[in-house]
Amino acid sequence: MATTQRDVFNHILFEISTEVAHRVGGIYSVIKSKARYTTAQYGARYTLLGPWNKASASVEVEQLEPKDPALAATIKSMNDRGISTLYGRWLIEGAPRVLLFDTGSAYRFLNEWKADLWNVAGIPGPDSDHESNEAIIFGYLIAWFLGEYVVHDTKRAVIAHFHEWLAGVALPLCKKRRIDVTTIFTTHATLLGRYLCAGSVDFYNNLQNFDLDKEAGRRGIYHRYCIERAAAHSSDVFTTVSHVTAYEAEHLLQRPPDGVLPNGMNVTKFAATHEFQNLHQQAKAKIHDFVRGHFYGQNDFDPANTLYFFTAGRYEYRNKGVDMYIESLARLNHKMKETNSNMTVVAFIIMPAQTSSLTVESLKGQAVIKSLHDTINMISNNVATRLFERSLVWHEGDDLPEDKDLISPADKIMLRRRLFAMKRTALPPVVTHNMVNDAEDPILNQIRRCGLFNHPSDRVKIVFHPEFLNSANPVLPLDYDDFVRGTHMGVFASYYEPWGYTPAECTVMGVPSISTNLSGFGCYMEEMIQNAEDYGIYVVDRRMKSVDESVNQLTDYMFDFTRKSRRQRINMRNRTERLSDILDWKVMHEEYDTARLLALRRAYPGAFQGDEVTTIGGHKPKISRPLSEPGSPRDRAGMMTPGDFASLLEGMEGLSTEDYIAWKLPEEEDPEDFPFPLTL
Ligand code: G6P
Ligand code: 1S3
Repeated sequence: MATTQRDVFNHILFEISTEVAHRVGGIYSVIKSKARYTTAQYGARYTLLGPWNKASASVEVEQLEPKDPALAATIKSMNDRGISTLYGRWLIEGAPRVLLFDTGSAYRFLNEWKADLWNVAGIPGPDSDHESNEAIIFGYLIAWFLGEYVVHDTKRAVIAHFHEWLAGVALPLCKKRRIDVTTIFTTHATLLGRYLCAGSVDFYNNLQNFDLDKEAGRRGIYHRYCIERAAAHSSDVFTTVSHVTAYEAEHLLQRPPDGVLPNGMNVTKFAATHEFQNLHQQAKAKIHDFVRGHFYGQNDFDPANTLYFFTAGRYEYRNKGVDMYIESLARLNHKMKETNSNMTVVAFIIMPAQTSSLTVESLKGQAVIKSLHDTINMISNNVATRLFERSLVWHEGDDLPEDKDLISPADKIMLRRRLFAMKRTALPPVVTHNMVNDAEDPILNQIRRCGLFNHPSDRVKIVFHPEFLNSANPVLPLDYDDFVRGTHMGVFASYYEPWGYTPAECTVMGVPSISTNLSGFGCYMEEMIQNAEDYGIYVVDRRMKSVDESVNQLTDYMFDFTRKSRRQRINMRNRTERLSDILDWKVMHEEYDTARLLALRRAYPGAFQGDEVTTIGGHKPKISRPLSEPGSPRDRAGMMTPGDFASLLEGMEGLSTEDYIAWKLPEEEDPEDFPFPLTL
């Protein structure tokens, strides 16, 4: 709770994360894609704070002199005490200001700060955990910064919005030191949730029953868990990215979140739908090229009747549902064979694992097909030249040149050599790289267990590409976005997925996807869209069904998709792409506004009495409903916005577990009943 009255209208916003100007995972995507909106709203009053990662900052950040006197004074004071910082513009859309702290310049304080953390918050800091040491140093630097900043700027309210436990150490410190800021903590997962799900526990049915300290201790993450839990409890407003994770956080962190801030995206809309359809066709042609090389010698399936499915993400075998994906592909293979399907599915798995190099076989496949292609080009040039020359000397009454005379014996030998080079005795490989741990790799073992070995009779072929994609790759030379565009469907059968950007990315590119109702994205889309399947949003039930039933449901979704005509697939892509609006930050950003407003109201309740404050953050707070129409709104009075189900608005003073478990649509409420007026 803040102690003085500050100007909430012109408040300052700091957003704190370890992924500022440094790509690690999903949080980087969140803050980077959101920056355009937050900067438009706040301008110079918005600064992102993060650790200074020199390699990435050198290409992502342009150094600037701070203009805000309070900021300049605070930075100077910290620099004078030996803390190195980089202040500048992050060179992304919106070009937000960033202040990065060199944690290395503060290690001399580590032991002192660890002792302090133990004394003020009872959080231990074992020496062996470098990541936690970094989190502690970073947390103390942020608390130091905020503490000084509010001394230099005594007029304006300050919101400090923290993402994830790694940035959370400052939260208990702000609380303990009574720093005059209001705080928001957004967790993008819970540590314990991720660890427990990756094991073999029945996580969702036992959420209430875990002995939290013991489970964290058994996994060697007790100190990290303490940081996360302290952050959740010390923040003025606690949020997470989905209702699934809100439910999880309520039990594992023992504080029900105040609301949910779903992740948005920067959506690029094309003027006409054929533009993105054409992109699909172009990108698909590149995937065809790869497939021709990978399956050389056994290219007995027709590209026109081939569908590309994929799953992608960090290598979390069970959490990302790769186990279920492969099992369902095996059942799909069986069904397609049984029904004599004329379709072939090539199912990709794009997940980085430890590898030593691309396999010789993968490289050879591409080389063999390239040579064949080059030779055929050469032969066709020769044929064209000969045909032209013979045509020049043609006279009336002569026969037309015979085909057989056009290909010379030398051309035939060359072609024969290329065709012989395509002979292979082994089956096309399931993996493109040499794996460091081939025999124990869970994905490979599941493929072996299910017997998906790319046999010519198989209607489902597998390609495991254990490296993120990039256009410089000699085997599959495509950037991830282009690859996604070229596929027909993304399959993300996650068991643990707080939000899940991968299916959201598919949606905005007009690619149908399958997710689950254990993923934030899946639940969100199910809530927002009626008949989601018609829009290419398939959601597998992994909550109320047995594993076997869920696998069958996933198989059926994929099988039904293989039976669609090209026309139906094109229509479905058009409908999928229309949903992008509901994932756009333009809409999602509303929830961030609401969270900030709630944080200000909690810290400065006095500022919200009477009419003196009319706007927050430089514009009228857009807390109105309805905002905009999603692709297919549920049939209800009024239209939906992200906040329409169990959000900050309705749960200001504490959400009940039921909000998350049932996530029913709330009854339409009388605006008068909102915890605060829609227009201040
Ligand atoms: C896009 C292109 C069409 C093409 C189609 C193939 O819609 O604009 O020209 O026929 O993709 O769709 P498919 O689902 O078979 O890849
Ligand atoms: C987390 O990243 P992850 O893949 O470890 O945060 C992402 C951004 O909020 C979220 O999309 C994802 O589900 C979480 O799991």
